[in-house]
Amino acid sequence: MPLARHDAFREKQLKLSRRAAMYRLEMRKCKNATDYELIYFDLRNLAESARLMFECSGTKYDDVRITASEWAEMKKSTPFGVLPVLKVNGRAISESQAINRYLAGALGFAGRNNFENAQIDAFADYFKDFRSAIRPYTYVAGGIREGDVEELHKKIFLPAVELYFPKFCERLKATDGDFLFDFGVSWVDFDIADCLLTLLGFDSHLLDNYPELGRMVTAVREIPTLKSYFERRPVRAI
Ligand SMILES: N[C@@H](CCC(=O)N[C@@H](CS)C(=O)NCC(=O)O)C(=O)O
Repeated sequence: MPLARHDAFREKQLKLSRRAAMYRLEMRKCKNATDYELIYFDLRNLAESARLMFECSGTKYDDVRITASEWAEMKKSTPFGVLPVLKVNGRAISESQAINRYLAGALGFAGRNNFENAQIDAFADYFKDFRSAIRPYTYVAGGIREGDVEELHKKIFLPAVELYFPKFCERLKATDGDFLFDFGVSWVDFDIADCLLTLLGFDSHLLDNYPELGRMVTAVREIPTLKSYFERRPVRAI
């Protein structure tokens, strides 16, 4: 490339990267100007992937953890009578997956286009099916209901693990990194990793035959901006 054209090209590149840096700065200001309030019980469960997105991106939020008596007062005022609810500048969003998708878009944990978002959604919905399938076991293992935990582990939990986990491992084997998709960590990695941490608390051998999922959980725990959160977050069984 002739020198003059090369210099003009370099100048244009510099201008573009300066503009990108300014854009990122503006985005960061907007992000921190937004008032986020995440309302849930004092559990990880359906709110934790939202918390992980806030923490990982360094976004300020109010982590409101309500008690059973506060809930009795509040239930009627929530859109669907359940939690979590995310308030964005005072406006409420219900349903954990809707909250996750909204925050993923706002804070940088979504795909880069509609197709990638659909791929994330597909794995998130597939994992939700797994979560529903094992619910009779998790309620008993988590102390929410009475039941024969050994029996439920054998008849409900293990068959579901054997049905669903190979699909996640296949997906993880197909990527270059530790997360489900090559484009980097997305909200579905947070959703799955945190639930697996809960389940590992019930069954420490859960991932013995699924090393790809084990690597993914470790990779999420070791994201530099999440390390201190994992150390200081309240310890809860679910
Ligand atoms: N599909 C909803 C389910 C929400 C849900 O069932 N929340 C439970 C806590 S995990 C709840 O609010 N229970 C209290 C009640 O039903 O009064 C979601 O994903 O957000």
